Amino acid sequence: MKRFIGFVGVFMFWVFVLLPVANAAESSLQLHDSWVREAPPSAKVLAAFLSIKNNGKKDRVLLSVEADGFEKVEMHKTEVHGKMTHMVLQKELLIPAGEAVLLEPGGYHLMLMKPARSFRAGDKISLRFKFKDGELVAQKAVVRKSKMGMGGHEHDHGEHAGH
Ligand SMILES: [Cu+2]
Repeated sequence: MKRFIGFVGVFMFWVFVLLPVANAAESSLQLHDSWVREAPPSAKVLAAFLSIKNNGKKDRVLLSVEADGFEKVEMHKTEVHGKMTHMVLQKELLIPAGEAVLLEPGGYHLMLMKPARSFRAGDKISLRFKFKDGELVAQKAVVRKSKMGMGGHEHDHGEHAGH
């Protein structure tokens, strides 16, 4: 019995003392290919895209995003119903364990709202992603012209002009 308690003690030490350190050093989240679509200087909102990969064994939830130079950031999903394209606000974004979620034109995306200045292709924008478990991941997105011929959703943010 004593030996068993000793074993449990060592195990607990690993779980509570060593593992959190390992987690802090190496996030299971990988953010890739962040970019912001260039828009006319008068644009009140810019769309941002990236891929978020969860290499961990637990589902992760993206709660919110901040962007330097913007008043706020919303998470949206583009949905097509017949000929109508809608933006649906996402309160959070689930990144299932072992999977990657792609934010891309025509699907999930970030809306960077109310810019303090105009941005041009080549500019970099600092983004901070806040996850439900408290992890904060920083990422720089580069502004660029959207690739032509990528699914034909170039007009999909027109209806954001009003808000
Ligand atoms: Cu949107």
